[in-house]
Amino acid sequence: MKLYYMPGACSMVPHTALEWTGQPYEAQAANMQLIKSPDYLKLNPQGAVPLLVDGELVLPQNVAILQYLDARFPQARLFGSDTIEGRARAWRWLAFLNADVHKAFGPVFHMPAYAKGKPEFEAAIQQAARDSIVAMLAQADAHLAGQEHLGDALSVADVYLYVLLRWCRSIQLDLGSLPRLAPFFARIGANPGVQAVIAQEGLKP
Ligand SMILES: N[C@@H](CCC(=O)N[C@@H](CS)C(=O)NCC(=O)O)C(=O)O
Repeated sequence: MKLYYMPGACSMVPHTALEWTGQPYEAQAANMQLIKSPDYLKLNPQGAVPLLVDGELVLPQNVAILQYLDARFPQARLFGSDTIEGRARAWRWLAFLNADVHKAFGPVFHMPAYAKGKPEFEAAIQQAARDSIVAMLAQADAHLAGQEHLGDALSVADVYLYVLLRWCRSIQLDLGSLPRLAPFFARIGANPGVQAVIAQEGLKP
């Protein structure tokens, strides 16, 4: 089983999931040049990580990979529960983080072409994106008032939030109004599987 990843990208989530399975796997570091190359685009026309290759199976998209790993290695409890309801609660957060919060970072990392070179638009778009990220993370912060994890127990949804919080740190987004996120970040960052991935991807803790 081989996972293509870029250091610190959302591929950290399936990378950590692979660590949690305890099964042998190969982690293939990639960069922008590789993921836009013709050979890679044949595997994933979206030109993005993560990408999992397992024998004949060629699987992009975080949620597809995570559900595949969960089905193959149920003992790893990637969704933190054995019950349908408990797993659904973790899925709800995973979907929110992957589909909604992750997307909000788009204009922060890559200014849309239509706004480039128009400083007043660029500033407004950046600010709106940053405000939107904080507003959405407030939902996670409020939820964490009553529990240590997003789901019933530690799950891949927590790792997704951890990765997004790393991005917040890299763009110096002020999360001071969301007091549960800093301890959450420290908790998840201390997990041995997360630590192993940080080391493998050559990241700072
Ligand atoms: N919906 C995709 C999103 C994947 C994605 O956005 N990957 C980013 C890294 S976090 C990427 O590879 N971006 C390449 C690019 O910007 O062209 C998934 O969940 O797998």
